[in-house]
Amino acid sequence: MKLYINTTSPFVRLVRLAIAEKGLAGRVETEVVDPWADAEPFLRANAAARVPTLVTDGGTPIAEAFLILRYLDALVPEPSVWPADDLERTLTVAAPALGAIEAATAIIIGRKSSASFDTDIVGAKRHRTMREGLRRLDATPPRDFADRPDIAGFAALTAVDYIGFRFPDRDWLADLPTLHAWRDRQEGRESVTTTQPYA
Ligand SMILES: N[C@@H](CCC(=O)N[C@@H](CS)C(=O)NCC(=O)O)C(=O)O
Repeated sequence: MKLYINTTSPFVRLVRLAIAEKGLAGRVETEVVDPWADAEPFLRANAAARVPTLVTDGGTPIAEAFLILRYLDALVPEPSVWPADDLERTLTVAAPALGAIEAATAIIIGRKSSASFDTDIVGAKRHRTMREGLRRLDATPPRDFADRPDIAGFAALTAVDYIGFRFPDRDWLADLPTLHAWRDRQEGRESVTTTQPYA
């Protein structure tokens, strides 16, 4: 399989965490692309020209992080990204983390169009979503990866690290001790260290 990635995308990280935790790393070749360069064959594989984009061993392109995660779960069911025996809790914990990820990327992309994006009505709401999402993760954290690596943990880790990486002007975890401790406990795990975002 081939996975088109960049080194910063939180959506790519969600997929790469699942690949690592499912033991699929050896079966996935990654190719770094600039999603704004419209290069072939990446553009052919994804009409939206966004990362992540997977091309299966059979040559089928699959775009969108959640669809790729669904495919990976079918390929290697355990550990499941969406554990059936604890689905409600997993999804409700994942939701604010995914909202925070969406908000953070909306701000980064919004800045390409408007220098005042952060402070306009949309940007201000996205900033609140990041703050509030992390606060809710602090109140209700996911399971540790060592216990069960699922979408809640993938999303929380990705949100914390991506927001810290893109918005380094403040210490986002300073007043969130439970989430801070949770993040510290995930450090050193191979899936976590090998998927860290960098510019
Ligand atoms: N809904 C998509 C979002 C993917 C996405 O926004 N990727 C960004 C990088 S974080 C991208 O490729 N941006 C290029 C663009 O917006 O054209 C998914 O879940 O995969």
